[in-house]
Amino acid sequence: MKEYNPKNLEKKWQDIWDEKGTFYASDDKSKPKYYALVEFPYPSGQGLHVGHPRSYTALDVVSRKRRLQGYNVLYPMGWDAFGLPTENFAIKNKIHPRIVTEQNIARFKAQLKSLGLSFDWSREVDTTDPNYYKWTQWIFLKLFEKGLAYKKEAAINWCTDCKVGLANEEVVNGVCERCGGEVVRKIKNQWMLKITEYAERLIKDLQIVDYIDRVKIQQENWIGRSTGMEIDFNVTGNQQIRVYTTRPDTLFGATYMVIAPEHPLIEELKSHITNLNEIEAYKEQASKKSDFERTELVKEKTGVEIQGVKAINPVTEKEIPIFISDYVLISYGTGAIMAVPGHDTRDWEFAKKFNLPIVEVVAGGNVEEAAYTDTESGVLINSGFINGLEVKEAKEKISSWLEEKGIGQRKVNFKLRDWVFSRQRYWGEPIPLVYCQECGWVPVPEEELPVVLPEVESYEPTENGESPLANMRDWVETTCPKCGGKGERETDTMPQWAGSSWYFLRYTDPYNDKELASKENLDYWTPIDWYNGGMEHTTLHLLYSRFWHKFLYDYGVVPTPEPYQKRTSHGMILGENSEKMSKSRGNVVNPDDIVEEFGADTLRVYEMFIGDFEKSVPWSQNGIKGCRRFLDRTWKLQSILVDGDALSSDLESTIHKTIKKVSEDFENLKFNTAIAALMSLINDFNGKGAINKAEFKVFLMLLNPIAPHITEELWQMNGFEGMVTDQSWPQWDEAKTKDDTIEMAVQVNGKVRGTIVIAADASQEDAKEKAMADEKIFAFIDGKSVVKEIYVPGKIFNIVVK
Ligand code: ANZ
Ligand code: ZN
Repeated sequence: MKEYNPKNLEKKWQDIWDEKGTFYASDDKSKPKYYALVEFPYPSGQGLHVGHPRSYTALDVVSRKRRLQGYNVLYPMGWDAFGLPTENFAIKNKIHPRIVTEQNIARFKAQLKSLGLSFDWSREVDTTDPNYYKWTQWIFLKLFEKGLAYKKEAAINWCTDCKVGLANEEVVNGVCERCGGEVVRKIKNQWMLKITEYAERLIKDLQIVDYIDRVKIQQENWIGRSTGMEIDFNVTGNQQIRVYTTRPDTLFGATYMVIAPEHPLIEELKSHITNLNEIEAYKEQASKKSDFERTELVKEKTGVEIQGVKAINPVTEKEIPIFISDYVLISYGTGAIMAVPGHDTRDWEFAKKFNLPIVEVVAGGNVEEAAYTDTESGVLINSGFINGLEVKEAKEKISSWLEEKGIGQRKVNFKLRDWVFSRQRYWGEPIPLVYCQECGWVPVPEEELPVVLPEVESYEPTENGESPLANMRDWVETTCPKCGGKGERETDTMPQWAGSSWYFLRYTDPYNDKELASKENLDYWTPIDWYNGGMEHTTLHLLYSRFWHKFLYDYGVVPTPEPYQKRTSHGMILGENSEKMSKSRGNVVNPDDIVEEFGADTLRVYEMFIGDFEKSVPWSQNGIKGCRRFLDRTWKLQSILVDGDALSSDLESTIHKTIKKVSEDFENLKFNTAIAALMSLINDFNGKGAINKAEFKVFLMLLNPIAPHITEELWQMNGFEGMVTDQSWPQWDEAKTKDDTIEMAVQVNGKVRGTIVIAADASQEDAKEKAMADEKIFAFIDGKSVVKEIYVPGKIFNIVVK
């Protein structure tokens, strides 16, 4: 018997698949389709990480299985290649980002190919290719045309190291997600996309897709829909403050108000305010903090009372003080709140610090000790005409009352903010707009797309925070497409999230130069049947792409309101020390080394066997060795191979059970238990000392999606016809998966007293005989008389004694 030598045979099969185009999706639309998708990688300079193949192998298994089940499968791959790390590398090493990107892509591609992933490489997309970003720009123009892209002076998150504006989603724990640098607030003119216009639908349509719960929940929380009321409070100087509250029922307990430091009312009340200096100083201090710092719960509350002005609580008609404090954000609700310290934790902390009255209006807690925040239970007290009502009823009654009086109205609010879409960087898609003094912002005509990123000398962002494109005067200066007068191009570029917001559509028709993809191809291939990707993208890419897709649906470009029918997510692979793999910790495992030493099939088996697919797991070199041994044992099955073209009777049931288990486990992300079942099957063959050809074939087909190279090689070496990829996925016979004997619980007077092992269809007499023969059970019957027997075949046997 030849040695198992993955190195040669893996390359051999990869070349055969390439030559034959085995994994090309066909444009023959008569077959049922299956579109499996994994998040395309950012081709970083570090090359592939062992985390990447976890997701890619999982859906590779699904794709390979689907092909064997007769589907026309699209499993594509591409490159999300615009972005900061490449640009930073280019600046540091003085190489054009285009060249850096090409090198990185070449390396990634070679690495992915060495893993035998069944991608359709004929449909590769690259977000930095002008033929691709032409359509990214086109989508932007459509958004602009529909009023969903607008430029606005906005306080943005500004990374002081990257010198770039960040979306809220890119600020993690108060620092820049990419570089860990300090994030401050800065006022800049930014292009924004109105994702908020889709907030309601982005929540509602989560009902029509099959996403795992934690993804759904995270999206819901991020979009943050809440229902409440806006209420007007009268203020000194004939002014009003409008607040947003989700608890109008607590209005009688509103003992003071708080407005955000940026609230315009301060300007309007200037002539009444007697401590303006103090207030200005506080505003100055607050302006330096990010929203994250301001809303941190643990933080000690700060604020200043506005002297010289008061508000009136509309139901108690009492005068109450007004504060400015940074725990109220200008960007949410109305930027002002009615503070109810008895029932809101932040208000309670503030009230304690500033010695403000705390009134209990919902019974059930002890508001001297802590705010009572339970909204599910409790009856209103100290609350005039809503006394005695449950919270829910009280909300209804006071809401109607306030609406009748014209001092309040019901309101739905969302946490979701519009998407900051400008980047003051070079390596991104140019925003295809021209500014004209006469006409304002004018779109570049569609037939002139793409607006190609020009060659520049230096990619450093400028000191004043403008994009390096701003320095290219001959590119910037152009004519207005509308009036022919002088115009200037927009020099901001798009964020990295732009290209990834629609890439899955392009795979269906990657060379189309008339449309982003043809209607026929989109009709056939979309929606994506199964999309797997990282949890870290739940509130970024996943949300953005759903937004763009909905927009394209409204525009009539795509046939479905949702892009992804099913979304799952894998856990991270950590270092052997259970910490995140990173260069600085020195615990990074390079997949190339594993392939070199053990083979791609071993790496694939290992990545799928390593543990619960949805959980994070530490890497283990011993685990790798164990997986290699499994493949060695697979190889050695040849030494006990005998003739026979039907399953042998003693293993028939085991094999049907294994087919069922593996088939179902692959659908439920339980790759680890599928592999365990195959390992156990090998033991059965070895125990018997023989495996016949029919059995070997089934075994190889079941293992093929996980270890495609070794299985093709064994198929060929043993003279089986065709290739594994030409076969049909094995079927199981449900009847043959049923155990002939079962374990049945036996009760005496309703209590389980033991179990018996009997044939599934045993008669009542057989069951009774077995039960009486069991010492433990008999002990409860001995000396008594049996008055009744209840026997449910295959389920339970209950004996009643007196
Ligand atoms: C009175 C009240 C009483 C409140 C109570 C809560 C509990 P969600 O559910 O997140 O929408 N709020 C409103 N605008 C705010 C802003 N700009 N900055 C900080 N906090 C703000 O939260 C709505 C609640 O958050 C509102 O309801 C308001 O406090 C506060 F027992 O009003 B509530
Ligand atoms: Zn003009």
